[in-house]
Amino acid sequence: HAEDGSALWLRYPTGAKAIIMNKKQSPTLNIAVSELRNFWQGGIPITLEIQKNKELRALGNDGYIIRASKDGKHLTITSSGEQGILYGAYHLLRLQATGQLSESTLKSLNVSEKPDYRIRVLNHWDNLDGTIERGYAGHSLWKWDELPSVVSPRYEAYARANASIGINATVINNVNASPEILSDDYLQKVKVLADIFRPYGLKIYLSINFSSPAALGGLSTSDPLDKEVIAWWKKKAKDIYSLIPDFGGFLVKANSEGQPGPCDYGRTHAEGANILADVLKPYHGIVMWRAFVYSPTDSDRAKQAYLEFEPLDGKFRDNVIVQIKNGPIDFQPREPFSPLFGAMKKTAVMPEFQITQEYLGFSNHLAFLAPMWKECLDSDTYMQGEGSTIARVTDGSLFPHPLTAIAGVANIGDDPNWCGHPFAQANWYAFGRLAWKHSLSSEQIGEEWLRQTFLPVIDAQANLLTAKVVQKEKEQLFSQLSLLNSQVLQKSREAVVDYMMPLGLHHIFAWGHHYGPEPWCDIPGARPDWMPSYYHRADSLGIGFDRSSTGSNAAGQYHSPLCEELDNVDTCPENLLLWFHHASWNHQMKSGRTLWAEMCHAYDRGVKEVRNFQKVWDTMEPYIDSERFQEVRHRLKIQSRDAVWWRDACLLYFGQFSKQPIPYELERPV
Ligand code: GCW
Repeated sequence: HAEDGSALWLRYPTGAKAIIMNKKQSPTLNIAVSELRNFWQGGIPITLEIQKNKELRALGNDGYIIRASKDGKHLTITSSGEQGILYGAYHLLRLQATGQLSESTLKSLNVSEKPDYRIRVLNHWDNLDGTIERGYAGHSLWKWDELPSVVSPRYEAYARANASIGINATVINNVNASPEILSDDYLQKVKVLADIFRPYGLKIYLSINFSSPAALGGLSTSDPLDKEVIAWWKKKAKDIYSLIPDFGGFLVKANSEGQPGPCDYGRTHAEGANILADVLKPYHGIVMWRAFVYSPTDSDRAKQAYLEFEPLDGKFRDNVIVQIKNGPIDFQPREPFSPLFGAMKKTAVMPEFQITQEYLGFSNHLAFLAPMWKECLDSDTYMQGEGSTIARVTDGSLFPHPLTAIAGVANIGDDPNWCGHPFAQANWYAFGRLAWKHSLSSEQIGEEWLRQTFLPVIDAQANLLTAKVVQKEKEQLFSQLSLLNSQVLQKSREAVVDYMMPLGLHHIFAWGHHYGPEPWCDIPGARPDWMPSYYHRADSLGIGFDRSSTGSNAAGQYHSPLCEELDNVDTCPENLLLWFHHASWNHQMKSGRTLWAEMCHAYDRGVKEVRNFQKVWDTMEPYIDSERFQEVRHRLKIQSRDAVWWRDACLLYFGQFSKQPIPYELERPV
């Protein structure tokens, strides 16, 4: 598996029969022991130990300490829980695989870790027929037709990969949920997956369809306040927990994009969420209730979630957490953060990121998303004054909600390399690492992933001479990978923004599939908020959606001083200018150019950036296997052509309104 991408970042060379000591046995501890026995090359023995002292208790069951003994001849991994031991083992193997363990660092090793979020969850938008909504890496991993009898080895490999980066929860079915998932047949299948995932500390959650009591149970209504409906959910919860005692809970998309929900019966989102929360409570289950709501009638879709949810603050049970997409519209290459993050003090809220690249070129474009997610997490809501970042609003440090969580919509399918584009694996990896520790830099995560993914697997048994050569080659490879990190990975998301929709433009995607450009689309009779012109509003005077106080005033949903900053066309950050303002074509930009010229330059910069990615990638040829080299090379070609397509389409289209030529110094449309 070394070269086909299926090994992900888990390309550990086999170790030299390491000595691992632990007193207690359990399925989770046994995994930790066998991972270290197989792959630890550090040459010194390791003791694994569960201890309940104060220091460890403060780190929780998932936290751990890795320490070298004073004489440096021995290591211990301790935790107050077995899960923490397993995470500690993966931490150590990561340090080893990324070349961070020398003889001296090993001797002074002293690591203490604790996750920032309690629940670090993947959301799979997998349908029961095997298709994946917005999935670009093949079909679903879950082979529902074969389960529960046939068990694919990939189920365990999936759990292991998640455990190696600290992901401890998974919602395995689409939020556009089929009621069928709660049928007895399907629950038997889900149980099999839960049993496989359990030793890796990965808990199963399910997306539910709010009208299941009627659709599956045959009741006449699914009104959440109806007694029979409540009894139906109670019985369902009991059935689930009898099969899966550690079942995590429900994820719900309600009254959004045609899905049923409590509002169908005149009830609020809180009333709907609470009845589910109540039936799960005795089993310690939770409800993740999505705030992705909008209706075609409102004048500005970007304001909807806030308008609907802010008045409900304080009305949710304590085992409900409201799941908010990073931006107020829909996972665009760049959006401002959702103002709802700054609106709820009494309700636990969690970020939802999209790992799958619905709006960033599917699995054809290389786009490393850690910078995008960090941009959101580091944004200041000013909710409790300066420093109220989204990271702090959601990790429990600003408000002491015991329930903290972070979700990523998975990009995983049954493709041999799991994620379609070899570099899309980096986004699964980055999500896990940030969910564990949101202060990690995008650069560090990129570097870690590259080293683990492209370091050839070399056996510990290699003789000394080879080992020396290997060491030198390894150093060359590492410096090559650093170049790739800084020149490609770290720049890739911004490049996509530039060639697709710079300066705060958004949702000018082709209708339906969301791959290419279609700012001109105007389907007669279709909903206005599904038309790209709804978002870009280009006319002879200028371009952009006026969300300032002279327009929809979405800027007013943010706290001061941010709302004033966004409201003013001269202080609004230029990368969000057209999100908040209808700016004139001749608006003066900081560069001294007009808005039109700036837009042309941005689109062109995006194209040039991708061409540079191609050049940098070509220098990788001597360092890696030809299979992955060629695959990335091919996809970069597609990306490069697509970037030109986006640039030319958008500039030719918007040029009809600006009535200005593309600046002479730039490439002509092809
Ligand atoms: O991003 C949009 C997608 C839908 C998706 C929806 C959601 C699962 O285009 O495919 O549905 O968001 O997040 O619910």
